[in-house]
Amino acid sequence: MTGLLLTDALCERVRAARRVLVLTGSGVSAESGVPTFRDAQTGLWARYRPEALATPEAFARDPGLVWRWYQWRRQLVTRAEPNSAHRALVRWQALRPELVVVTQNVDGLHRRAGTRNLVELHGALDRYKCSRDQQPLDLAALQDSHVPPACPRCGAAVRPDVVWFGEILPQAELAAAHSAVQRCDLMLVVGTSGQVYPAAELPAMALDRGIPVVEVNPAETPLARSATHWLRADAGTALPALVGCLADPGGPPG
Ligand code: BV8
Repeated sequence: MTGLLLTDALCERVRAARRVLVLTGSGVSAESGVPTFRDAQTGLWARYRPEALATPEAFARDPGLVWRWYQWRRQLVTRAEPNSAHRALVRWQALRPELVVVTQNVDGLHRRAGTRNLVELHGALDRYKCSRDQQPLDLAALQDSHVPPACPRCGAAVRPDVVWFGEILPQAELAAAHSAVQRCDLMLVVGTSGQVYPAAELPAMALDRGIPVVEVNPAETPLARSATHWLRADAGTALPALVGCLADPGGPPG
């Protein structure tokens, strides 16, 4: 466990916590083989910046290009499996039923791992909606071969049900995330560069309440200097070790 220092104090904090809040970013899915949001894109997509494609402007300008990008990402995710980090959070939740996972990810891997109390702040690659009335659509039910398909109700382009840059977050999910910050007695921030708002404001809100914040990230982020603990490790290593504190009343796992 290179760079992973689970102190007695941290293990004790984990054992004592009853209302844990876990904020995850694309780093939690890295060990499932899903490239993080800022990993260099590969192949056909190498010349595009994700932030430039994940916008209403890009979709309006070239709906077919944006649609194909999302279909490429969706097939990447379909081939991926939840990893030990996703599974550790499911185990943690079985031992602490009030644990809430707020994810910025749209890959659906927390859902596929069986996570309950899950808040998907930025939507999901496997959900679709009408680009005009924003109402949900079942892609499998669409008989339209256009790229992107047309909404069967109004003919507008179908789009992925994700939050693009410049779009407001779903209010119910944002309210659930804020409520979780106000209730939590321990916060983990796992696998996020903390560059995207308003999600990036959540750890500071917990610190402002005097709640311990544990960052899990192999690389330094702006949060590392203000976090209570920084576990410089991969999520797939650190999260099972943290859950090990719950099983082993004697102290940190060997
Ligand atoms: C909005 C869905 C109101 C689409 C995404 C202040 C307040 C409010 C808004 C703003 C603000 N300042 C700027 C804004 C605008 C903007 C924003 O934040 N821009 C940034 C770039 C500065 N925010 C918005 O537009 C939001 N909307 O606020 O509405 C509004 C409206 C109009 C005008 C103003 C305000 C909407 C944001 C949502 C965008 N949609 N996703 C899609 O995916 O296609 S965001 C997308 O990027 C992801 O969902 C994710 O949230 C984010 C990527 O971040 P990370 O997950 O952190 O990924 P990243 O690659 O950066 O980092 C990975 C990390 O993992 C790294 O640190 C790495 O070290 C680590 N790692 C790697 N391997 C591992 C690991 N960690 C652990 N284990 C490993 N093995």
